[in-house]
Amino acid sequence: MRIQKVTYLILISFLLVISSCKEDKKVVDSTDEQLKPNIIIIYADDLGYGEMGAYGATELKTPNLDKLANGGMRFTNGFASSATCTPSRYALMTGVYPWRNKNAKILPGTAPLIIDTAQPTIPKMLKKQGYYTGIVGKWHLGLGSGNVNWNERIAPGPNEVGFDYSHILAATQDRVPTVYIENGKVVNLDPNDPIEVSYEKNFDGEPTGLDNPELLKMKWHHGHNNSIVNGIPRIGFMKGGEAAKWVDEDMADYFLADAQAYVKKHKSEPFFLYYALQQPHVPRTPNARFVGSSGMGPRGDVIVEADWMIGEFVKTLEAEGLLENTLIIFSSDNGPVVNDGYYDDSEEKLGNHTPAGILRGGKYSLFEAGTRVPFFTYWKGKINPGVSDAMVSQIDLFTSLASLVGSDESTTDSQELLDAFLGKNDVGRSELVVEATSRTAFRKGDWAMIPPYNGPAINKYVNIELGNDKEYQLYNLKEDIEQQKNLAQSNPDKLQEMITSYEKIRGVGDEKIAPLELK
Ligand code: NG6
Ligand code: CA
Repeated sequence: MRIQKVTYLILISFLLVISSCKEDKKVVDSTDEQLKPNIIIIYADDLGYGEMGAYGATELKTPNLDKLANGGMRFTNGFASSATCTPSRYALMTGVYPWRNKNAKILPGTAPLIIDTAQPTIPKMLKKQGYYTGIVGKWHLGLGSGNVNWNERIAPGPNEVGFDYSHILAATQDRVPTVYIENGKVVNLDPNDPIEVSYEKNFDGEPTGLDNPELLKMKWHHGHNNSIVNGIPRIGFMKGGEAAKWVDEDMADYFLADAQAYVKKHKSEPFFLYYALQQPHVPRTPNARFVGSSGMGPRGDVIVEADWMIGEFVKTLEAEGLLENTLIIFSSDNGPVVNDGYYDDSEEKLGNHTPAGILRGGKYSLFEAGTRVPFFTYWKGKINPGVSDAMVSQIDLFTSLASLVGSDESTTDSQELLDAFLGKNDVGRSELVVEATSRTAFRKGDWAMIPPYNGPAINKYVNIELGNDKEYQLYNLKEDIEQQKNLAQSNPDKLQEMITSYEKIRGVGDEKIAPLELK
């Protein structure tokens, strides 16, 4: 009897220990969840600093973006790494300045992958921390290793640099091949109608924008006069793949549906999603539901469309109960351009809308509007709503996200600014090199310095001031955010200080650029 009682007591205490372990486990699990929130980067293509209500736009309505921006931490001094797409995306993914990689330039659709498969990337780093990783949308970092056969599995690509799942468009909406690629395979490819792509010459008998204007529903303004797909002339030549070609007007819905399916499928594990929108890059092709929605022509309409897509996407996160455990980061790959090569009424119907806000320049420019872009973080219940003037760059996300998820990975160029991104302080970086079409400029504190460059002051086709001048330019952005007063002559000490700091990072002359450093 006595022995039985003792056994009984031992059994009870054993059970208690087990259940308290379970309790402990539970606590650990929930802490883990906090350490490893889902992470979503939503990345617009060519969206300017002045393009959202939250950033002062009055003519264009972006209620869904504004709700997130105003409910999270909105950065006034947030930067893309470059004033064009490929270099910015390269830096975002790798945390390495794009000017360290000579291939990080606007790529044709046939370019090989420019990220070394041995190179650390955000998705690789997150994978090591137990994340499922995916990309939906625009890639534009090259595919394959030269001479891609589009009719076989295309590799290396996103799946070889850290993404478990990829569903992409290869380059840009205006470049061939105009097909979706899922995990390296062209979607809906008919093997009897193989795809051929060339950026050198047309395929016999195929119509082009140059020779067949009668087939066009959108006319080209400059460039964009090669193969015609869906009545729109593109950059590059393509043959075959008829069944696989995308319908531009359905693209936003197509990627939204995939992004929604992705989060639903992976909601029970920590996931990372890079949702790379194609708007408002050319050709601007709003779905019929959005035609006329902005009163500003297709350019405004696709911004309204993108805003709606983001609203729907956030509704899905909410319905799945994911908002409290998901960090959303929103930004754009470069500044705005109005006419980027098609007659699409964007200039005629712009009205009082100012895509760059008060900033000077735009896409392709070393002036502020080239790289200073909308940038905000949102995490329901974790990030207190606010506005931050901290200088942050997309290049800093690599190390900052590593820090968030408990990884000690970092790169030389990517700074750990997690507290700034989470709104816990407003300490950003003190210096930043920005890039625009293979030229670079420098930001330090309130000052911007642009070294002398030959080349036109204005790109007449797109009507944007590029920042080229034979003399050094120096601006005090605190007093002159519009960059109207060049202080290089009147403040030689400041200029020298800027040049010295800049050259320390950038090197002197092209041959001295610090090479890519892998850790
Ligand atoms: C330019 C294209 C422009 C756009 C850009 C890339 C011409 C004349 N212009 O070369 O339309 O496609 O490349 O944009 O072809 S980005 O946002 O992907 O960098
Ligand atoms: Ca872009």
